[in-house]
Formats: sequence, C-alpha cells, structure tokens
Amino acid sequence: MKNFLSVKDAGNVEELAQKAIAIKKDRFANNNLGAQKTMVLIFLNSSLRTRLSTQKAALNLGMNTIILNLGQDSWNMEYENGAIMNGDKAEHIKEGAAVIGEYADIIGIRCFPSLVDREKDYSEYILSKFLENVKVPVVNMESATVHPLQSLTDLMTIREYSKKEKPKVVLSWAPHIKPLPQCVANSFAEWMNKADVEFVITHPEGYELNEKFSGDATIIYDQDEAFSHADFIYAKNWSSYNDYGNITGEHADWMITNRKMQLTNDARFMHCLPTRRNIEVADEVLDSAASIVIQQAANREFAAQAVLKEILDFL
Ligand code: SN0
Repeated sequence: MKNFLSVKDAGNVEELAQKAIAIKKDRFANNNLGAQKTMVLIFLNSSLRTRLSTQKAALNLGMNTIILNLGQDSWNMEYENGAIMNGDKAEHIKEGAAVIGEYADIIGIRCFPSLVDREKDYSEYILSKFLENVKVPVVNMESATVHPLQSLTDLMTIREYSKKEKPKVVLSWAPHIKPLPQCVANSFAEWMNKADVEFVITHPEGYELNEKFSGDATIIYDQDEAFSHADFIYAKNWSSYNDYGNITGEHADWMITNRKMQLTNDARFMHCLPTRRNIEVADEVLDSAASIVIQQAANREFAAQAVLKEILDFL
C-alpha cells in the first residue's frame, strides 16, 4: 500500500479488517519492521483516539513518531498558489510539506473541512496540497470528506461482535449542538457498501449524504422503522451536505435511547467518539452492556497498525 487516503487504497475491506483482528492477537509480532523509520503525525484539528492509537500502532511496529500541531507549534501555512504572503501566514505549503517530507518515512494528516466551501472541501484541497508536495506515503487521519482509519476499525469491530455472517448495520444520524463534518458518516457508508452486511442509513430529511458515499445503501427516514431487526446501531451527527455545513433542523428526538435500542435485534451500540452525552445518545445506552464504544476505540490501534504494516511492507 502506498498511501491510505480512502477506501480505494484498502483493497478488500473484509481482508484488511481480518488482518487487523490478527494483529490484535500479537501486536508486537512485527516490532522491528519499522526500525529506524519515522512517522510524522500532523494535526490541524483536535484529536484524542487518532493521535494516540496511530502513534501507538507506529511504536508497536518499531517506528519513531513525531507529532506536529500545525499552526499551533509551527508557522501558519499558506496553501494558495501565487499568494502574496503579506498576512499572518508565514510559510507556504510548498516548502512546509516538502521539509516535513524530508524528516518522515510516513506522514499522517488530520485536516477537517471548512464546512463553508463545499466544492473546495470535497476536492480534498488541503490533503491534496500535502500530497503534491511530499514524496513519502500519506495516511489520512480524517480529512475533509472521509475518516478511513475509523471505518476500518468499525468494520473490524462489527466482525468481532457479529453473531451473523451478514448483520444488519444501521447508521443513524443523531442530534448535536454544532455543525460537524460528514466525514465519519461518508466513510462508514462507503466501507459498509463494500462489506458483506445489510446496510441502512437513517436520518431526518435534509441530511442526505453525497451519493458518491451513500451509494446503494437503503435510506429510511423513520428512525424507529430503520432500527427494526438491527444488529448494530452506529450513531453519528453530521451537518447538511445539501445546505452545506448547516444544521437544517435540530431534531432532538433523534437521540439514541433505550426505547429505540429495544426496537432492534439486541443490537450493539457504536460511536466513533467523542460523543455528547444526553444530546446524541442517552447515558442509559452508553452505560449499558449494549455499548461497545470503548472496545471500538481500543481497536483503533490495531486498524492503524494493519495500515502502517501494509505501507512498511511497500517501502
Ligand atoms: C469530529 C467529527 O468529524 O465529527 C471528529 C470525530 C472523530 N468530531 C467533532 O469535531 C466533535 C466536536 C464536538 O464539539 O462535539
């Protein structure tokens, strides 16, 4: 694997998930593979799980890691070609990314969408600026439109906890207090569409995802109906794609509660975290045995390690 930018780089998603499950049985089996190699993790946005799990995965493979909180610990970066740099941005991506590339064998990047300019966000403007200016492999740690490390973890976790070959997996929109990216939902949808599951998306009208990601998934606007016979409920808020970056309706009644979980086939509850308790999901669900959010987060380490191993094998 050269880069890990989206599902397109994953090859067979079920096979990659199985590799992550195998790594979990012995995470130090390849603890020399990355010896004398360095991964630089660049964050333009906050992170807890991605930062720690990707770093841990690299360390398990014997790599060194360096974290850069871009714009906080470093100069503000200019991305536009031809910019006259007389403002607050001291360094251009052409030099900035190229220099980081000189110190790194693998680069990880987190760069959220603006949620203002849809065309620019969906062109993956910042991620592609890095790709243009570095020669080393790049790992997407959540970009403007997708979060593939999360989706690989999600599929891995579904396989670990599924009692069936082909479980019913429901991605449910959940309420939030502020507009969030569509990335986790987009990515989950495109991975589930490639996995051997029955996939349903439920959201209020106005929260349709870009069809490039939702694909052939069944969309049901009635949350109760969608939950019927579900084996996994995956909750996530996202802002509107059509009315780009806006909250088109608050829909507080879409919060995941025990009443709704009881409509399912004894489903497990999943969320990528962080989650707003008693806004997106009620305490009674997060604190119940149905919730596997901590186990899911723990799997981030093994999913990241499966990806880094594929890249190190390629180097
Ligand atoms: C991010 C998102 O894409 O929705 C990261 C999820 C892995 N989530 C947030 O930004 C949550 C922020 C908040 O205030 O709740």
